Amino acid sequence: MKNSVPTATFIRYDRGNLEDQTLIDLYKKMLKPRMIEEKMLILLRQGKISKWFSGIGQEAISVGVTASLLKEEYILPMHRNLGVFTGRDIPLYRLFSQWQGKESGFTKGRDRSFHFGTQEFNIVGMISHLGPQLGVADGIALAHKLRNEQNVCAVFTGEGATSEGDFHEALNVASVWELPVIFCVENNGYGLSTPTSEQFRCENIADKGIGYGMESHIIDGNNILEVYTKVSELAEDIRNNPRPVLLEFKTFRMRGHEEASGTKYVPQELMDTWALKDPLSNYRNFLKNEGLLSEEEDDKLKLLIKAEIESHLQKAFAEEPVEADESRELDDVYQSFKDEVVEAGSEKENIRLIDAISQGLKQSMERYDNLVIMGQDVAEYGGVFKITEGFVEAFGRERVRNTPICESAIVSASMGLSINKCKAVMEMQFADFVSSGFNPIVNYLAKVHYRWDENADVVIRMPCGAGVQAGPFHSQTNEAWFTKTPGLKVVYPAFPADAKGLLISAINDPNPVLFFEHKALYRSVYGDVPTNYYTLPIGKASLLREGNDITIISYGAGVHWALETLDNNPDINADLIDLRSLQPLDTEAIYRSVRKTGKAIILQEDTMFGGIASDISALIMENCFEHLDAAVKRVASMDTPVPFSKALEDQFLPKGRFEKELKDLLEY
Ligand SMILES: Cc1ncc(C[n+]2csc(CCOP(=O)(O)OP(=O)(O)O)c2C)c(N)n1
Repeated sequence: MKNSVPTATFIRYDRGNLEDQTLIDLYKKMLKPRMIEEKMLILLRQGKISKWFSGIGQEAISVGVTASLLKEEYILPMHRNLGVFTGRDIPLYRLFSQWQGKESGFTKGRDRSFHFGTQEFNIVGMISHLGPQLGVADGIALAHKLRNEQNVCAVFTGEGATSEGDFHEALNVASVWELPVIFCVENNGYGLSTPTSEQFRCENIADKGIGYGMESHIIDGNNILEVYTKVSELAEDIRNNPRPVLLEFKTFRMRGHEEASGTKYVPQELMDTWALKDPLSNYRNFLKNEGLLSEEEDDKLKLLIKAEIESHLQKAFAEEPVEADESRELDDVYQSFKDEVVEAGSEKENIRLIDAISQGLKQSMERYDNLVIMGQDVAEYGGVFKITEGFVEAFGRERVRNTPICESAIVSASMGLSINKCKAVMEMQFADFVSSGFNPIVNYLAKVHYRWDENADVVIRMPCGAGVQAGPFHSQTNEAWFTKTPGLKVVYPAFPADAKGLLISAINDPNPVLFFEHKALYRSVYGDVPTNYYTLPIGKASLLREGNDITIISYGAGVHWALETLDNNPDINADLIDLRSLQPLDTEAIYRSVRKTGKAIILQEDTMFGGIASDISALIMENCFEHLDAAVKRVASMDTPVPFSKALEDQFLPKGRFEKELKDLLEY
């Protein structure tokens, strides 16, 4: 051995019972991401890659955690966890292509850096918003637990993101549901420029475990043997005794938040102290002192890794940039899906909208044993509208789950269930509360298929609407928040038979569906509903009345207001279109009718500005202009919050204005 002089180590290593080969392997696993990063820093300076979040100095955590888990167990890394990706042996050219936005990456050039997942390697990457990742881990772990699989799931976060509500929500849910999740917090001292003292006031993040009733540990994140030994032991234990564990890895961020932002705000003493504790050089010295690694062997390893990096880089560089193809982009927003058509049977019963929804849900639960319902008070209590009454008796508490009050974590957990081969229906207690789960819906569920081809097989049920004197926070119809977000489907039935068939189809559909159910219609609207399990196509409107003079377009409660108006005015000859789905929108049904009648009026319960009526109006102008005899008319609620008192609410809603607007347009 060239170097027989003991070399200083500033970390105390305890190899316990670990075999020599394991010790060497852990070194190789840390060396590789370090060398890749060093190369990336050069490429960054040469302008060959766009942005880099360095994990230099934190490798022991990614590497140690990944080495402790089974290949089939999911890991959810963040932006400094290159060691997770290399630890799962992803061919390097695929990572390089990903970072260059090329086809052999994981997102067809659509998302950058570590923002991707891959089922092939059981890795679920982050979205920029950091926190939702934690709730997704809950869902993945829940799926394992429901199938009685002895698997854990590990999820990473920085200490900065522990200030997000998502952290609290996800840990709380995991604890209440005893989910096998290892929450790995990398406390590296800074979140961008913000030191921990400005992020939280407890001494250790691990102390927060007490508040969640959760076991927690502090681990030296720079000591690969401590990380590996501790996490391996815990993972094995959790597989047999499912529960969440919070781990705080103490470490330090040795470079800027990302390369361009520098480290000026970090005191030099801190940098110097932590530089001495570098996880790689200390471990190398330890191995050398133990006689397990010679200088020659080390050099050889480095040469091998260097050659691997270079050859894979050549391959990635040689790859052509992705070509822009409009139809491919549009096609990938949704998972293409042809619903199996199940015809409605002839046996029918006259039931309320609410009963029809309950039936559709129940028959779907019978059909899919991997379907899970989650929501506040949905179990024994049956939900505030009693739609899931009796479900616990029929399907058990595992599949009909009461949730804590944490919409964001439950939306994220729904996403995790979908990633791990389940289907999820989440009940928002009131559609208004979706704002507390907005982020994962519009940023995770909506974008996941486009980004990395993953399904979000999730239906979110949205009891919505006014006319019930429930004030600003229990009356909104907020479909427009979602119709403008590519990747979501939005369904809004007005009749019991439509609601049942469409809900069944929404559950069949692997894409995320927001399913709006008008509260005022729940118990007031009856209809003949086929008793069997049947589907109805999402994206198809229904023509309720036919006439040649004008086209009325509406959905939800508006359909019933329009029907009432037509019943009161039998001389009006109108096509009445019930859209039923808002996204996708049945534009053909609209154009066909407007080209026939030459006049169109759109009635929506939503407030006027920015509602879907505006888009429908624009579409008609653009596609039917030459057939129009008058400007398209929108009739909508006032642009105010929804008021409580009856007189105010009546004034707010468009119902009272519709008849006059309709007649004015007819007379134009
Ligand atoms: C919701 C949200 N707010 C702010 C940001 C901007 N941002 C990205 S990373 C980051 C710091 C994260 O710090 P920490 O969680 O400690 O992880 P670290 O970068 O230190 O590894 C910030 C503020 C973001 N991506 N998402």
